[in-house]
Amino acid sequence: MSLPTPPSADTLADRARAGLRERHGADAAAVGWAPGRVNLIGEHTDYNGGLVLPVALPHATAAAVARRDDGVVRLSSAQADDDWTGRIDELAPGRLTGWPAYVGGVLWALGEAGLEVPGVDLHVDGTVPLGAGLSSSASIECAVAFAVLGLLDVEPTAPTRQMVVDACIRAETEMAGAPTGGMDQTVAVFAEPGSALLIDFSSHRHEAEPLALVDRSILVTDTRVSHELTDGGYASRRDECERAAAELGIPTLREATLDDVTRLTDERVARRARHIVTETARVPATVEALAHADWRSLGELFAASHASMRDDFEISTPELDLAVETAVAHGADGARMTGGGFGGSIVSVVPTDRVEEVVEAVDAAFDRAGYASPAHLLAEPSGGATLLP
Ligand code: GAF
Repeated sequence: MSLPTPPSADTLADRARAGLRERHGADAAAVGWAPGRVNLIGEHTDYNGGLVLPVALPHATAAAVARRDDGVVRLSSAQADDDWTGRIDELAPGRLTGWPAYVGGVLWALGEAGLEVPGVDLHVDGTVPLGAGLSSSASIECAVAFAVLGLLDVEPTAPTRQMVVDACIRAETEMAGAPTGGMDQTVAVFAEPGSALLIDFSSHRHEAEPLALVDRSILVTDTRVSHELTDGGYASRRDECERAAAELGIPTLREATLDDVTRLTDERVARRARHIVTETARVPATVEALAHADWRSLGELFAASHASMRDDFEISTPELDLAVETAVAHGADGARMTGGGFGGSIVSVVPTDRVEEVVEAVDAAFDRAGYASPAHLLAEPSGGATLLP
């Protein structure tokens, strides 16, 4: 079956250039591009010093930028009607809300990192579904950062890419107020085509894991239950994990064992910690299963991961649970909720010749349950952020 494919990077760049002309009357001096992501496994482990295994999506954001000499900043998005206008020297945490916080936040954070960011006209256009747990925000941030690198003629060397990741994390946590862990920005910048990115948040090292899926597809199903990382649920999980680590006297839950978890006094905090310990262990096991096309083990790992997020971390929803159950019942090797939770998407690994059956079965199950129609996309593993000519 054919699910809609997103436009190529060049087409999206042309859209962003045209938007910049239309909304600001300016010609782009540079265009940055960065992908959304779907996480295969390792959920909420990044801010616990753990392991994650995301894949960059072909769905992405392009940011077109033009320099201004008067210090004025004008921001617009093809996905929003409201433009934002201000000055480069007034960008600071607390000054922006909504989507402009992510864009203006990057201009501010790059300045904090030492770049001389001038006034700009800047327009973003993207195809990453919003509020679907597929990291539209990191895609916007990293596209903006790459556009600014292009504007300032800064080569995206490896250290510069890491500086971009750090600046985009600051934009998201300090400017947009989403206390996230860094997985999304790291994969948006460092992903390699055809691969998942294994990231270790204790050593901050990452490695591309080539995916030889052959007769398998990565299917993403957006339940259309919109999730927000700024609404408190995400922060409270992070808080509980930090409390668990503090009680155990360790820097992060990466150092915890299942024995340690049984010593925690608060039953709910212990369940949160158990999720982190078991989920971190599932990441290398999933890398092995993928490397050996061991779909049975992958299915067991995905099932355990989903159950852990549903029962121990309590971030699933009835829609996510129904999508997972239905996908597996109709031929997926494995399925689990992906991303921050409280809504958003599931990820399934499906024999390619059964994708249509899974899609139709999930649609029918949602219809019977009276839920909104889900949206599906195929995650062809894409590369990381780039500057477009
Ligand atoms: C969101 C956050 F932004 C990530 O840092 C990560 O914690 C993820 O939720 C859950 O794994 O995408």
